[in-house]
Amino acid sequence: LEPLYSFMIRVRVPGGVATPEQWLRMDELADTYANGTLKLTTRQTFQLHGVLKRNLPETIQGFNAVLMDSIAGCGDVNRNVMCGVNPSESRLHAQVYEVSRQISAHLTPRTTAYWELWLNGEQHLSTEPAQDEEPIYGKTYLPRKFKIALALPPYNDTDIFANDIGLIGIEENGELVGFNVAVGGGMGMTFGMPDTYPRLADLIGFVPTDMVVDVCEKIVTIQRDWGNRQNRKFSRLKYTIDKVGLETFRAELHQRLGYELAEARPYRFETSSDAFGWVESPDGRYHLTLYVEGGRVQNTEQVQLKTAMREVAAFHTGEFRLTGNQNVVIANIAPEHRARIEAVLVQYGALGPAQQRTALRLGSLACVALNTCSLAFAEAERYLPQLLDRLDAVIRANGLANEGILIRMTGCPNGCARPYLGEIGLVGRAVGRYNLYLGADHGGQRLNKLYREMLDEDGIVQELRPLLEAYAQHRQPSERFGDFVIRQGYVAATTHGQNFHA
Ligand code: SRM
Ligand code: SF4
Repeated sequence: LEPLYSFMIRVRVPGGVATPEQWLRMDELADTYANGTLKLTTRQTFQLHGVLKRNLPETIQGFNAVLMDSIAGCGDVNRNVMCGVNPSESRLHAQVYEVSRQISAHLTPRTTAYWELWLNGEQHLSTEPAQDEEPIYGKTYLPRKFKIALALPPYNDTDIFANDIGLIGIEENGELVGFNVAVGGGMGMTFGMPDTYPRLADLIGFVPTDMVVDVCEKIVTIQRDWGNRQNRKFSRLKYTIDKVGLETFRAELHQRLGYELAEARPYRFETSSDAFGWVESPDGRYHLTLYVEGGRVQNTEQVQLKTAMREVAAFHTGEFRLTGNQNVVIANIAPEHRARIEAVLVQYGALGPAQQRTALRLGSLACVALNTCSLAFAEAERYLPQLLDRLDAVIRANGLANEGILIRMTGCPNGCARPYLGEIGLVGRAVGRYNLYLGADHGGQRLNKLYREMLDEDGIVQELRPLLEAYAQHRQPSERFGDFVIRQGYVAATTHGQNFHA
């Protein structure tokens, strides 16, 4: 007798955009074959947890029927390409999203095996034709996972600097003209191995929109050829770049491209959080960004979010944008649907006065961790809300309820909720014990630094309370918490991944 194996399936959603039909199908599959919940991830994909081995084919065929697949959800290839949700500018979002789709299509493995294994060889049309040869990855694929994200300032809601390639959309006179290119970001590290470290991507230049796919391809090929294939701990692009030096890397890129990148253009990121609530875009359509605790779409006693979203998806004519912060934007709402959508969400407790949350909670991120992640040392998704109840009390007592402070928790140092970009980062060391990191920039442009180790819940609250009180009393106008703790000398600024542990 075989044990009753169960699986997590990650469904690729390029740019995080899903149609109502796709949402409805994922909702149905979650109930039929998974644990009855839908997980929205920090890379804008759907995850289903608890799918029994015998139900894998039906589940995969189920989302295939609405043109979704799980190719490159995992593996040593380019993963889900992220795209900022930008609720306020529909037209520009459409342009950036189109680029993210092109990059995704170009770098998705061509493997025929996926289709043969799960779908009797029948491929759906939204992917590039499968073939026996991998034109970019070759026979050995990449040394390690590879990640690309796009964002449109002032929102860095995809945390582009945490990616192997980060692309910053540059707009001139209302048009997307191209992208600044950053390379070598990544979050993962291993406790006790200081030569592993989180690192932010370095800016290397600007590329016009029509050449960006080519630039991504050439960067991928350098990593394919130069990346470390001996030790997976050091095989991400960030280590390849630090080994050879940024200038050598850039020169190789220029040579493979046959042209040089232009100088990076000015841009300004203000936040890596989502912009919650209703927004009307210039085309008269509405967009609603909804907070999803831990990215878990489910029904609880207080909030029946899963039912509410299903009812909305049944008549909504726009799309759903999964955000890089595990939230969802009900996007491109027809004016005549706005009141109806609001009524459904209020009816199920997903919107309204009872949902008033502190900005700390709205900006929080937690990875899955226990009980489904086998790499977790500690809780994250299931525990952060409880910790936030205690921190919220401190926040409210100090008049900070509307101050956006990024708090991020993971169950291990791999960094799935990008904790080293949290103004408050909590990384699990053991059950109930966390390392506390402070001092990241609110716009995702500076890593944090270790402040205290192995704290339990009381320890976390005791450490943060005086800092939050001091912040309330002594901050300068518009000063962010991450900047404040550095100015006050609680931690030194991390200027590069290589001095993260210093
Ligand atoms: Fe992650 C591995 C969950 C985003 C860095 N990640 C895992 C696995 C698959 C555990 C495993 O290998 O057995 C986790 C599955 C848990 C579960 O039960 O579902 C897992 N990662 C997640 C998700 C679901 C977290 C979430 O709560 O949203 C995110 C899914 C992303 C997606 O949709 O594709 C997720 N993981 C990230 C991110 C954030 C990002 O990409 O912006 C990172 C940091 C960025 C980076 O890659 O550097 C991240 N995950 C890792 C790593 C460390 C990689 C490294 O370079 O060291 C691992 C472990 C590994 O690869 O060896 C890992
Ligand atoms: Fe699992 Fe660690 Fe990723 Fe959390 S950070 S999901 S515990 S691998």
